[in-house]
Amino acid sequence: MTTAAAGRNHRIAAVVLGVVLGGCSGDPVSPGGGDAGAGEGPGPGDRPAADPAGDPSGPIDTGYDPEPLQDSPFNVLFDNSHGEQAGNADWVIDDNWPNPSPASPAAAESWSGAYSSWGYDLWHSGRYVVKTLPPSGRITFNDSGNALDLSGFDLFVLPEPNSPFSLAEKNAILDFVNAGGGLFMISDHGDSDRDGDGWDACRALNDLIVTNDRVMDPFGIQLSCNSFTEHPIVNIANLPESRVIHGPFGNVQAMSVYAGSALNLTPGHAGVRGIFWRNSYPHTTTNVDFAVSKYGAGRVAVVGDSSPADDGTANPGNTNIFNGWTEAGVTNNVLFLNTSAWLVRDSGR
Ligand SMILES: [Ca+2]
Ligand SMILES: [Ca+2]
Ligand SMILES: [Ca+2]
Ligand SMILES: [Ca+2]
Repeated sequence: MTTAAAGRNHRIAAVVLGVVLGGCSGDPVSPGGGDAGAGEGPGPGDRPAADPAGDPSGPIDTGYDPEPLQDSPFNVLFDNSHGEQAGNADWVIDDNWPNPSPASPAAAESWSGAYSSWGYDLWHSGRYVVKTLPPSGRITFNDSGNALDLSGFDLFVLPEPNSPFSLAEKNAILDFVNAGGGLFMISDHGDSDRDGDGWDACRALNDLIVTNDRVMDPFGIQLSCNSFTEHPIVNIANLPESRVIHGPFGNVQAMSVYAGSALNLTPGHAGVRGIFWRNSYPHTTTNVDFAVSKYGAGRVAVVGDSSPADDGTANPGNTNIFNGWTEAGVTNNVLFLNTSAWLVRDSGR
């Protein structure tokens, strides 16, 4: 079985499981495998109210986001030093690094990667400089010998890292966030080791969170490493002040997950906020799809699936990809862009 076929089977199996659990919309995967395809899910008019728990009063945070915003430019580093292109993954913004090429793309497809739309949309806003940490790159903080040291960046994105982080790397990442950096951690479903080294993103990210020299569970978010598919997911937090939900790139209404992991939130952690939960689940610490948190002076976002940011066009050899970025009926692109902006406190200027 090819790796791509294995990935497809994961996806279909997850859909079946979701139906059994009753937490899935139940619409079938189309024969073409276009499980992120336009027109497959219910239209916007079919959505239930944003808060199916029927609790319009809360939880409302009025003091969470209003910290001083910052004007651009913002420097963003996408990691490709931990197998982000392993197997049928292609979670890069371009095939050139550290700087994407061409330097002034005409469209998202001018860059080559399944995350090129994310990189392009940030760049196109005029407020972001986007780079890639090459496969040979080093993750450091305050190492003047590293041209791509995290001290030169406002946001570090980990797009489904498929190999473990060294202790030095884990400490560097946490020190970067503690000092004010933004960290976007993207996992995939459990048992998604794409290169056979025994590590998938779930395990690698949980290892970063749990086993380091700084603090155990610094963000109050861990991956459950299960697998489910659900779309559209409309069970969103009631946070009218949140610039993740209402940010400079628009309003978030719904997201999708295609074979992704849920998140578990740590009860009592002061910094953590759920943004999306699986449909029909209460706004508690489990069955979370998307969450944000704070650690020291920095900010963190965690999502259990790499698929919603997939733009459906990738480097040659990657055919098992689907457009989640601008998928009909959800707002994955706005969610990921607003979150990028929230992580760097983007004023929109
Ligand atoms: Ca290129
Ligand atoms: Ca791996
Ligand atoms: Ca996935
Ligand atoms: Ca692309």
